[in-house]
Amino acid sequence: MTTTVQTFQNFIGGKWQAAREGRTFANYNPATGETLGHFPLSSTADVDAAVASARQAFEHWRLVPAPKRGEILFRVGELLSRHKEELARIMTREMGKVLKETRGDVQEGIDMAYYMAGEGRRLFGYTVPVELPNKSGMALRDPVGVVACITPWNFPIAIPTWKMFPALVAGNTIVLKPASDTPQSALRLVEILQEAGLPEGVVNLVCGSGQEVGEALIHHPDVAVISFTGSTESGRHVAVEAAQSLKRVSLEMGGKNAVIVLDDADLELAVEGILWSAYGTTGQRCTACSRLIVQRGVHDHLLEKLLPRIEQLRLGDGLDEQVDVGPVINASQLEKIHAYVEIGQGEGATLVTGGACAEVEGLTSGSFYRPTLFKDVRPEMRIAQEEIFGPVLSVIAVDTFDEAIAVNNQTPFGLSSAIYTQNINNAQRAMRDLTTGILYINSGTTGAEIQLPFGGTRGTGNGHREAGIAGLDVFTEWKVVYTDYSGKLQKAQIDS
Ligand code: UN1
Repeated sequence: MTTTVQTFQNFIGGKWQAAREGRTFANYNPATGETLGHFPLSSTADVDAAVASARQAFEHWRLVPAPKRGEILFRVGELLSRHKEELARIMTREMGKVLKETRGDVQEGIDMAYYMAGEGRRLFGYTVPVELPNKSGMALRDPVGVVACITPWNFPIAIPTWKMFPALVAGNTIVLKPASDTPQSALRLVEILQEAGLPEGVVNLVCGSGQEVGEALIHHPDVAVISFTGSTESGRHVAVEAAQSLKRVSLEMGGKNAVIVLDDADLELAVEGILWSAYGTTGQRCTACSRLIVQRGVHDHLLEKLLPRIEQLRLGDGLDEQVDVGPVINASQLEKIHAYVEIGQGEGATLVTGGACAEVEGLTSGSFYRPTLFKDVRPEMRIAQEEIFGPVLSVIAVDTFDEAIAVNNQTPFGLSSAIYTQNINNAQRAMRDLTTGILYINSGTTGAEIQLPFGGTRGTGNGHREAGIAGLDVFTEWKVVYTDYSGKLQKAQIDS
């Protein structure tokens, strides 16, 4: 029996269409090696067409009342809920993470749809008293224009929705460039947006490489905002290039997130949080826990509890509900993970478990990596400073809480941190002194909710936040309106 592999298309101006130069690329299931489809390998010409379509649609979409835009997003939420299982399965097949996590990924999209649907009836600006009599002042949110969303493979539905839904409710139009490892999830999401009643041209999708499609978006004069999630290296490049044209750029990049376990912690609870945050999604989250900072009083005891649990994690195809940890996204990522393990050994860290590929019967050889734990890690080692983006956890022993705070804060990143303590004073101090954008008290480093700002300090981003009300700032321009109804010339700041 031969099964035909489907060919997918870009979505531009309300029409599905092949890349203008006719080129395609194949995408594969990282667990099984199965070919999942052929996707357009687009060029600048496709980007030009998509941006032109978004630019044209902007003139109409910005005038649609925001509550109506919100209603469409509400329908998107309903459709995503109806298709949750289907989307989760598409995502597990192309990305590898286990079904319970891909369902969670879709759920974040559903949550964001409903949340931003509500924003259609808020989009709060504000009024304040002004200095002069018979005069008013208010600040309003205007849409910015065409937004380019450049999204990664690790959250193939959630991250595009975090960018697109706030942008859409605010009246912007979109060109989405999904990661080449997970185009099908994005295609299905765009189909659902159309089904919900989004007008032609408001959302466009262009598949292809970062070098071609990403680059064309960054340089296009009609792209007003670039919202990028991905590696620090690529994000820095986006910022530098886009600076030429003074585009607004929102960057969401890496993390080197730590769980701190103090002597007074509930260790059972800590073990659960560490396992979930370090090895869930095969460690391929920007919020993943990759450092464990442990006070010496509980160091050995914690590792005794943690080690067997790590070794019991079941690797396999994410479609199997019994599996805990899916494959690594692709061969180059796996090579990078293993290279870091070798670096860690070279630096003198002790490899406690893992550190090698795992073979899973019947599945692609060389696509699984054993959950890995290093101890005797010093804070300045590369494995404790650089983002690995894989199932590798480095344990750093500290004497005091002060030392734990210093170690936590001394990396190039600042996304998420977590502390396990049963002492209210320590928790309170952690709130003040840990310098990440997100902090969890008595829970792991992952699991941010969409109604609160998401993002980090230092090299994690460039000062913007996604999600929550703060997420709207990236996609809106403040416009201030003064109305003088005195009927005469009144001069602010001038003594009469
Ligand atoms: C990411 O890894 O890029 O907080 C996003 C979390 C998820 C989102 C992670 N809600 O772990």
